Amino acid sequence: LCRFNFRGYRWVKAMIHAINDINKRDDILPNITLGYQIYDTCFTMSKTVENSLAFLTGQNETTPVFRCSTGAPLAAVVGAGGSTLSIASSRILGLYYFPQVGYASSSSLLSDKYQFPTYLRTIPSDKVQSQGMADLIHHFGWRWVGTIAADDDYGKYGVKAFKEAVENIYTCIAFSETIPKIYSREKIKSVVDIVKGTNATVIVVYSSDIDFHPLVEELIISNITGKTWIASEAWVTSALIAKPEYFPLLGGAIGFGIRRGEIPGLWEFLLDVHPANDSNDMTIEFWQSAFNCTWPDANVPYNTDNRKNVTGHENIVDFSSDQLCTGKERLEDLNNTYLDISELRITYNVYKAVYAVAYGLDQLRLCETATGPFISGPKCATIDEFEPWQLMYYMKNMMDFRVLDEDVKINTNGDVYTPYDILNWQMNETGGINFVRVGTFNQTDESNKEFHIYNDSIFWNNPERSRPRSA
Ligand code: TCR
Repeated sequence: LCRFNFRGYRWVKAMIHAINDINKRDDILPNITLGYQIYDTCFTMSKTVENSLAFLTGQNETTPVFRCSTGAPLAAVVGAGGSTLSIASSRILGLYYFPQVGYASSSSLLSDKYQFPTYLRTIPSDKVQSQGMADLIHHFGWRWVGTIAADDDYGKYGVKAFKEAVENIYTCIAFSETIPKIYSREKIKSVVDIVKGTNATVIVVYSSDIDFHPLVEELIISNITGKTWIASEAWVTSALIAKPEYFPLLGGAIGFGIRRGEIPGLWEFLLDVHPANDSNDMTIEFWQSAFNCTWPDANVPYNTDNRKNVTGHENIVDFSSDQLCTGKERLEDLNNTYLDISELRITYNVYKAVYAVAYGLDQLRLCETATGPFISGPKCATIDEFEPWQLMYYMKNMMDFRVLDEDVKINTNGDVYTPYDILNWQMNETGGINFVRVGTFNQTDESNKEFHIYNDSIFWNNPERSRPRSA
């Protein structure tokens, strides 16, 4: 079931916050106001493709207009979330040479500029993370590891890169399983049986939290313990997975987290949300889901699960409640990931992605006719009249900019190198889970990498409390 995604909504707010911050500055894009349109991919392929087309065409037309309804040019797409969805939209956007900046899609496939000429990102390719995982395995001398991948471009290519990275060290793959995209208890149980039967104590899981969750539930039912789980970045700090009741299974997990950032003013901006001030679908849906009530003026069935099931039938589940919202519900009482700003990793990438677009536009604005790059006419594009490929020219060539205290460099493959924290799941005094930083992995280009681990601070989830062997 697909309920309102509070973490995703935090990303949306971070995007708007970045736009507001940029609009307030007078050193980038002075006198120019950036706007935005937000589309919900609902974590599905069909919605993603549909929305990409709707965005480009301005809803009803069949040919792209590259203009907002105000006549201002559309600049770029920020997103989608998952790799499979970014790939789908990128194939369409790429046709028109339309810039796209991702913040979470990390599949190595997206580095291929023949296939995805206009895709850039603020998250490193999983090639980097997979290398880090291989270094970790090597460091602890584990001989046999199992792998589990989500059945998408993230899981499959992540595991593929991992296998390539361990190929030349003394490590073998004990098993390689995938988690189905469409829920199938049978398939999940067969993965559980394999985990039960294996001698490997170390298991790498490349998956989003949403896809991994049903398998976790099933592993808990089977009382599996004594494994060391190697977490990919998508689930390592996920509130859906990092729950105390899963600690017997997943405690001691070691995973890779994207560098964290602080975003000034974000907290206040997150609290500044109310359907009475901001009566768009998404705010209303947020409010209804957060407080389990129905907003009085809502004239669309909110809180629905729009995902199509296997047979293609619309799978609508109405979550709206009989209780009306009063508007006096208190955000402070909310206990969900929306207001959790303790681990701003992807959220920080979202902020950076918006900045990438702004800096690209700023470069375009600063073009001087005498030295401009374009052949015909005045050699420059103008900020209120440019073609997608003209902005793309700047986004491909000059992506080196500062965001808050960080220097962001996007290379010609559209990729960045940012350091990872190696995180270990430990239980705190109150029974919650802490993500303790036990190491770092920093790859700065294709050939330079640094791996550090602080062995003593790792919690191992086995009776001996010591580094397991995986013979
Ligand atoms: N790359 C995943 C999606 C993803 C994600 C996340 C989703 C990543 N990290 C955190 C939710 C939360 C990393 C992909 O599909 O490429």
